[in-house]
Amino acid sequence: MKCRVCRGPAVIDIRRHNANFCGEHFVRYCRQQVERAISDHKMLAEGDSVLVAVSGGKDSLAVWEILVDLGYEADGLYVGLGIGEYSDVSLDHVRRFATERSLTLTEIDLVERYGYDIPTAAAKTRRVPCSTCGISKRHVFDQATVEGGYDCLVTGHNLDDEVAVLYGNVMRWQVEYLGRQRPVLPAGRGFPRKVKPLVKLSERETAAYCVLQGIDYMVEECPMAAGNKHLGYKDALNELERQSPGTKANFYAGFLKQVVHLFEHDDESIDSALGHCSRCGAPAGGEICAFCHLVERAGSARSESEGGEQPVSVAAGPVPVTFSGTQAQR
Ligand code: Q46
Ligand code: ZN
Ligand code: ZN
Repeated sequence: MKCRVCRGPAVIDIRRHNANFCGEHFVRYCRQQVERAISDHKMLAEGDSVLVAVSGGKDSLAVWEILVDLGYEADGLYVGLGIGEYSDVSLDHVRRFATERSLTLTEIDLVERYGYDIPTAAAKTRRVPCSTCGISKRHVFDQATVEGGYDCLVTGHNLDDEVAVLYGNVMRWQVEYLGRQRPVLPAGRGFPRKVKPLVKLSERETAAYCVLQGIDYMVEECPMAAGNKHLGYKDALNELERQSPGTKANFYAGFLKQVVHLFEHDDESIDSALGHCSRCGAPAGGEICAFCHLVERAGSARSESEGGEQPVSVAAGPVPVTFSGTQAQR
């Protein structure tokens, strides 16, 4: 197996491109895929300051490293979810990564700031953990990006993530979600711009990138992911990809090129139907948004279970929520 570029010994094969690469040229390939995603989808402008949501996993650390390497002013944001040892170890990985590279990292801990952790919130609200986690992360990411004055929020969603979500939304014809499944969501209604520069790289590729670059990422998966339907979708899609390399990338690229615009009005009609949260200004079907509702229920749940500690409300948190306009959950 020889490198497509230099004909030296290859370390990885990329079947969908019918190409093999040595370490040096694979790293270059990954960076080029990120640059192409940024330019094809007009994700970032030169000199943009970005906040990268980092979990300690391969994707978020890889995208942070690549953006810094490409010259963007990129700081990191870690949200402490309170998922036992998993959260402790993942924070260690993020801190080490940032310290070794002299990068700026902001840490926001849900227990310290809002008085709840994800396991407690899931139990109290009887939601699946990933649902409470998603509501929490979206809110904290948006808030930190806007209040930090960053031009946009970067997440480490890769090709496999995007295709699994797309597959799930198509299988259930969730048209309201299809309209907003773009690699760039523009700023508006109090939201920051959100971009996904890894959409042209698979998770196998981001893992290999980290190994080659010496990025010490958190290998263990979140223990609360068990039963997450997207894991099942990924298995099914991996089998299709194995039989026919390129299936996933074609499915996603075809959706963006030919289909997504058909659903955008569904996205807008949902947003315009929403009122505003009376506490934080986010769009909400009722008086308060899903996040404030979660804080109210889960924050008090934690203090009850721990013997009467005062719950931390959104308004009383160390960083007040100051979204100016309306916000859809996205
Ligand atoms: S961290 Fe949170 Fe994930 Fe864990 S609880 Fe689910 S959503 S699986 S990316
Ligand atoms: Zn080579
Ligand atoms: Zn709210």
